[in-house]
Amino acid sequence: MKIIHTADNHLGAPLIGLSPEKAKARSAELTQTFLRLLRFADKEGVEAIFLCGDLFDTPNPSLALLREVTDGIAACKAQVFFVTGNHDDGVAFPYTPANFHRFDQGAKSYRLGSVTVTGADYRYVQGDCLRGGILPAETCNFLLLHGDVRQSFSYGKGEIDLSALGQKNVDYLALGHIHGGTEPRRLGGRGTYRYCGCLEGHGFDECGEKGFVLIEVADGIRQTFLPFASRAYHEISVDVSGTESNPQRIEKILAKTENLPSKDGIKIRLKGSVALSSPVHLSSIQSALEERFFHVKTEDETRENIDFSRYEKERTVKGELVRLASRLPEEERARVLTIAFRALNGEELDV
Ligand SMILES: [Mn+2]
Repeated sequence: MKIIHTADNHLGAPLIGLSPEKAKARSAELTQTFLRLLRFADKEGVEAIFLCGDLFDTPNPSLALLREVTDGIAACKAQVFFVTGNHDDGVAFPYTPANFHRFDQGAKSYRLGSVTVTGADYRYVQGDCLRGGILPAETCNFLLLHGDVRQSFSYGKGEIDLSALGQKNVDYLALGHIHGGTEPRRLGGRGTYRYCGCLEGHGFDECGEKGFVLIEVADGIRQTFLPFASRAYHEISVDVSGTESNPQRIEKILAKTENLPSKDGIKIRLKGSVALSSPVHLSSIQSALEERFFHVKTEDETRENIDFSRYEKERTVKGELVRLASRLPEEERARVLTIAFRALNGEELDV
């Protein structure tokens, strides 16, 4: 039996740092990726899909979005199991497709052949979340939850007690909440637990490959992470020491990113030291990169390669600044003086 484990889709989330047109297009794309996952499930003969919380970004998504998602689930052949997360707890679907199953408090389990599926909405995530029960020893048991795992006794809201669940015959604890995802880790004597991560990155705090976990139940459980996002986000540091102009810096960045697809998002951190006579002009670098990539963010972390100590005895504003900054730790002093000297030269600042 094939099963899909996905979570943290955050459909309907506002997208930061994009133009209104691009944000709208990307938002529609995120929904399409989820619907594409449902079609993939049918094509691959997947029998169950686990939605482990934060399917929506809020408990009140637009009716149009709710309809699109619910209709997509209804059209899918797999049985779809849903628990809420901290973002969409309490969400109401416009209707309940025959193949759509919710757990609410987690008092009930569903049986699919030799597999038992159990879960609980976010508001009931606390401790072992099984309300004192234990899963049947003879079936392959999946538990769907959204929250933070704890290795020891834990009764905080949204906290999952792994030491208790290790005694409950859980074979696979399907988790949502950590968008970066994790490798499978051991749970008690017979199980594993895993965060699948989000299906698509929503910005530069969600860099790298995103996708879902494909589970195969035969003799035991096989699990594989499959990348599925329609575009990825990358964060790249580029040392621009030795460059003498912004076109040279742009060239250096483009060379370093030449293998990345233009549909992706890139965040560039400019590093190294540059001459005071050739300041970094971040907005021109930004707009040059925007012609190449879908989403661009640039940060200037360069330093002036000047010897501040030669200003120490000067009776000038720069001299005064160098004397004042001498109390700061060395790394901080270079940063502060770089910004101050650039400001005195009337340059664009990125602080
Ligand atoms: Mn989330």
